[in-house]
Amino acid sequence: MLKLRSSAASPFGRKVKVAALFTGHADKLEMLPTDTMNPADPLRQDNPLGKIPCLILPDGTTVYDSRVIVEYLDHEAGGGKVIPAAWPARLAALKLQALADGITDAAILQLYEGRFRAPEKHEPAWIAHQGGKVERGLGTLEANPPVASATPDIGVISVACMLEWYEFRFSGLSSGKYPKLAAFAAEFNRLVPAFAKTKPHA
Ligand SMILES: N[C@@H](CCC(=O)N[C@@H](CS)C(=O)NCC(=O)O)C(=O)O
Repeated sequence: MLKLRSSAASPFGRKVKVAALFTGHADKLEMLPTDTMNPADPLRQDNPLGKIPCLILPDGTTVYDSRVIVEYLDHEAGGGKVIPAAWPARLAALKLQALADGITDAAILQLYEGRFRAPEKHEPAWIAHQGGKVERGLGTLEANPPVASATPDIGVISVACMLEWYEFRFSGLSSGKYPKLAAFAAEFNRLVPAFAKTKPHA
């Protein structure tokens, strides 16, 4: 059995859970609810960065971050399941993953500004700097939205997880600013019904 330290809200943890559906690992993943804010949580012994997701292999080896975990799952499944084996599809999928993850990273930093600093200490220039990454990233995707698929690669999975997390935290899809991405998310849900079971929640 594999163990996954993550939380119900984590977009990166969700990426791993969705990738596991397509690499045959979904029933082999035991979830270990994790509190990144709790210094006593065993997470920090498994991942010195204190970040989720973190996978624990049967022999105790720990694997992080989400991209490396997905590489591991894909490799264990024989390769080419969610990370295309051949170029240029591989390059396109990894680049799309990097864009989606980068949007999530920037939006998380905006979130943490609110979580870790008192309102009078918020730094508008820093929030705007991260906001620029989010807006440019989403604008790039809206101009050229990915194609939803019943057998998605890691790029498509990453975008779907990023979009629903962005909706969960910032109501970013229902804002109406990104109609093509909203349509992509709806189509992804239609084609991958199990995706709904991994929806982020508090
Ligand atoms: N690049 C990492 C990002 C992971 C990440 O930022 N996780 C967040 C939760 S979604 C976290 O653990 N935050 C706690 C912290 O940064 O201390 C990955 O892909 O796994």
